Amino acid sequence: MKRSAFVAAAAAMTLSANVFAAGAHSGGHGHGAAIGEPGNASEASRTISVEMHDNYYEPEAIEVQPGETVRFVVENKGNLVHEFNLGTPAMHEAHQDEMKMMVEHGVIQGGKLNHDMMNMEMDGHSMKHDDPNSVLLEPGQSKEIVWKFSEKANIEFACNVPGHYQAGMYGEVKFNEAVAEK
Ligand SMILES: [Cu+2]
Repeated sequence: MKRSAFVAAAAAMTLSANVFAAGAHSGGHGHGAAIGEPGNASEASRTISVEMHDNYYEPEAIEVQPGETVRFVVENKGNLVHEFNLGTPAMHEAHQDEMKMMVEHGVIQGGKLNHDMMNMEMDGHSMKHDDPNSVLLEPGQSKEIVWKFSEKANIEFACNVPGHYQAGMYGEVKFNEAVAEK
């Protein structure tokens, strides 16, 4: 239905993604990079609202302080299933393989999630999507993540539904060190 608008948006995002990708993907931290940990809502210094569209985020980037706990309220305003996942580019790349499997097994079907199948194991892989650094939402759904960032790291928020990251559905977490509390 909204196909033409979606294609136009995806094309536009690909353009800006190409410009952005040159800088964002040069580093590539390995495993175990400190992206932080789940935080307590009571310790959150502020709330950041994140809208997910087909296929981009609003805002396109966020700024945090090292050690800051942030409450994210994520809402899917698109027509497709989208993810908000905090991780390094390498983590996102690895997670994209898992999400590809979820699509191949019919767990993710365009604008719908098969919740029954998410509780099953397939080919020895859990189809659950319950990592604390990530939410996976159907259109119209909204969820919260409270996250405590640690030191400066190469972190992006990204959607790893197949094709979405490639279409530009990721943004940079910028660390504002100048005003960091010691
Ligand atoms: Cu997406």
